[in-house]
Amino acid sequence: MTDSLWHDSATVEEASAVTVKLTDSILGRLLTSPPGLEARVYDAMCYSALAPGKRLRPLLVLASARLFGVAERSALQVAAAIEMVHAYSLIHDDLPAMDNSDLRRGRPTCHKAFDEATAVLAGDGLLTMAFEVLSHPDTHGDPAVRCELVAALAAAAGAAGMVGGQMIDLIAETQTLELGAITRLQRMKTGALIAFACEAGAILAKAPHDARVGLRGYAHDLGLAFQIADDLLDVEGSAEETGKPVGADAAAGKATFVSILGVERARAQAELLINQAVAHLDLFEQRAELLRQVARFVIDRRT
Ligand code: GRG
Repeated sequence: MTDSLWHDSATVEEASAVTVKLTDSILGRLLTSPPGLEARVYDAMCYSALAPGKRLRPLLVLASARLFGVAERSALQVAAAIEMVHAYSLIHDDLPAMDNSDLRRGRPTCHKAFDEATAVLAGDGLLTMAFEVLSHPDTHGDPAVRCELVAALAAAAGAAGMVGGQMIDLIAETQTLELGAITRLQRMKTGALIAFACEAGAILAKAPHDARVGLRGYAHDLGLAFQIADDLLDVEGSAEETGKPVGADAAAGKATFVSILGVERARAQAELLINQAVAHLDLFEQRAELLRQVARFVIDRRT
């Protein structure tokens, strides 16, 4: 990767600010509206994908790509693709048929700002465009690498990953799940996409097996710690901080890590997972410092 992204000793705050700027710039370019009547769906896609968010998944893609010196342009294509899938999942999750939420990223949700049918289409448009972006030659010169990225993102986002996790989450509204089942649901719902973000750099670089195993281990623990932090924010955070309604899980009577373990044990579990995540990065030595910082950021965050 070129030096233009961030310097070697950049803090997570600096790298995150650069990530937001570059990801939003490529998303804005990829989502440019055509002149026809279909411009409305592009407007809705832009509205949600460019709304202020942490861009955590793009940051993980860029940081993992940098470990291997992957070209900036390739990494940014993947960063844009994963943020499109993430934005689609938030749009559909907020629909009346799912969480029925009015607020996301501090703004009215997509179906409130547009309408339900447009929100469904905006999600569909973002999901499908993500794969168009991954399969574009700008993403990588080698078609086998592009194909591996497409297969990995499809597996992470689909019924064996995020969609399957969301299905179990809906079932959890009417059925009490125990800790093991909740762990599996969260690994699928949020962990799978986070794992793809962490592995993307290794795929782009055709990295050796041990590097992939290290990143996979890091992602596995990071994803779960991220979800516990999200559950803690749902209990302890405010709508001003998170940009979305809080207390939703408790109101729906849904079992979460926090409802089962309690606040203190849940926080201790998240700390343990972050320490484990960081230990998986040892083989990368100093080069993984940013990923280590991201791990801390994930559980210290207030948004
Ligand atoms: C509808 C197929 C489908 C899936 C939805 C990810 C998801 C599955 C729903 C989102 C609901 C939710 C609040 C999950 C908790 C973890 C999570 C994904 C939080 C939002 O991600 P952040 O914190 O958001 O990275 P920003 O806005 O910063 O990008």
